[in-house]
Amino acid sequence: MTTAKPLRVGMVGYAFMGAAHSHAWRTAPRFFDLPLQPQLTAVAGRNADGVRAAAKKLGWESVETDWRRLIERDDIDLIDICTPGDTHAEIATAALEAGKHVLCEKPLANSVEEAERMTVLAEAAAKRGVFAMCGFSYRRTPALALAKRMVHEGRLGTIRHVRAQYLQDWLSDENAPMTWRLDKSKSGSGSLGDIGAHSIDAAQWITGQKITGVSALLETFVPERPLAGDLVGLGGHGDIGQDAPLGTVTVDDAAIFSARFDGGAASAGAIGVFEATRYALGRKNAMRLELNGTKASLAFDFEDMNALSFYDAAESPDAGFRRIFVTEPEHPYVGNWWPTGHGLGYEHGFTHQVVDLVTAIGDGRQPEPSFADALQVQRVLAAVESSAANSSQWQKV
Ligand code: SOE
Repeated sequence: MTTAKPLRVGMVGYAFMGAAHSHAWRTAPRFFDLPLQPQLTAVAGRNADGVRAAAKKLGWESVETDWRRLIERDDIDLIDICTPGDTHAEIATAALEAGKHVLCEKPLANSVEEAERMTVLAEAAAKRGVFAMCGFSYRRTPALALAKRMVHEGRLGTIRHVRAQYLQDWLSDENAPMTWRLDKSKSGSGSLGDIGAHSIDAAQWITGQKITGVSALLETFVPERPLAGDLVGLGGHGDIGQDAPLGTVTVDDAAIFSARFDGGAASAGAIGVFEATRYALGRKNAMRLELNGTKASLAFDFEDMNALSFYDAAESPDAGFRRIFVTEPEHPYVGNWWPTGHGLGYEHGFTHQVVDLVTAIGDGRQPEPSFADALQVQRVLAAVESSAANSSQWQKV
């Protein structure tokens, strides 16, 4: 039985991300040695019956119907924000001011202004030993963490191209109902911030380079959708009558943009092409990244998430891309799980996120990605929207 000091968590929200985070808080201490012992102390949600059912299903000790009670409780050390983006700033601000650590789902906020305020508060709190992290969980997919290691070791040489796509298809059916993800006042943006943000953060983190400018195009294919009472899943169909009233979609359905990177520690900056859409019929969660360097290339597709394709120009030209099966003990995170070849899943990225967050807090150092890292993503999102609103004109970040 661990003697580690408890880290008592209060989570706000209990839908898809709430379920993924709950799994991570429960599982992390069972597969990794942590300096603090996470406890699922309380979950908050507005609907009393719903949050009680969620607490029972997801393993939370108590419930609140107002997130502010989590802030007031002195038996909670960390607030985990798993709600739509329009609530992130208010909850994170209250938590940091109350001296509670914060894990905030991505994107950090619904505007650069909110993200800037949150970053200032987080940097001040860090000086008091109170830390905040933003949940760009794909950094903790072993294959992408390995890609970061390979770029850092110089295996690719100077990066010339970044090619990032995040392809889903849950809105391909024009009768799929409205959801908060399609309401700008709740989500901040559509596919751009919901899934494009992951590509932006992963590309910057893995290359070590920041995006300095973009030229963009946004599209909304289906401007109105049926309002449904009970949604099932992301874009699932609740009980929608044929004459269901229509709601207005106020966000992008798809985003494409070109980008210039700053080169980081390298000499020349890479150039990039990004795409995020929910209409790539047949693509379910294809978060893809390809980097072309002067010495080698690598390619990743989340739909084959335990593998990394690697082409090394130093090998015989006809060697082609080879498949690195990222399940060896020396690969990031993998050694704590199963023997080689058994593979991991989507949920493991969230567990690794908890491992790195709890370890950083235990060590008294800033976890990554910080709110400042997430603010840089927010700035790119805003530049994309600004460029798209101005005839795709080049927009500095
Ligand atoms: C929906 O597009 C979504 O759930 C995103 O919101 C998540 O961040 C991503 O991990 C999976 O797809």
